[in-house]
Amino acid sequence: MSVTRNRKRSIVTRPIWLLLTQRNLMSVSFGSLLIVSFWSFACKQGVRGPQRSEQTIYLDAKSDWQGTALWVKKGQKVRLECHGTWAVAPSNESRRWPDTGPEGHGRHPGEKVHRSGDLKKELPGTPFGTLLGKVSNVVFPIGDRKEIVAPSEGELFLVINDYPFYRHDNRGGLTVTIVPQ
Ligand SMILES: [Ca+2]
Repeated sequence: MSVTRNRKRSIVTRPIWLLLTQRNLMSVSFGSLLIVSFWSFACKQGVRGPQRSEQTIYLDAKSDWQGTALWVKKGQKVRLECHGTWAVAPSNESRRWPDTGPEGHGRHPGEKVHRSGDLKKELPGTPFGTLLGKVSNVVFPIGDRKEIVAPSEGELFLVINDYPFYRHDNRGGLTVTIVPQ
């Protein structure tokens, strides 16, 4: 009696189990197909992980090079909009280093005092506090420019121009909206 009942149950449940298994296999196959298709599309479009759309980041003045997750091609134009202020020194040195925007401290007393240290800056020949960009290790000044042209292909990085070993005493930061063209 029990064997017969089990056999009946097996006759009923086995097709359902097989159907479910087949549906699972179909789902996995369909999922794999979607992943392969997306990867193929991404490779053709040149998307390599980082995004290509507009975004806004907060760039702390104490930060090292900060990635923007924006992948640019050489010659591509990118619009920037910056808000906020920063400085390459703490507030108790604000007479030498007043708050500034992405244009940097070019006309401030601190720039003259530290003129001899120019070669130690992240980008020598460019004022302290200037907003800098980097793509594939090509470093370039951005300052208060509203639009830049990518000098190379890669992810766009941003940082304040300062002694790389002395960013820890900086203050403030900029909110930067980045719009690829
Ligand atoms: Ca500093």
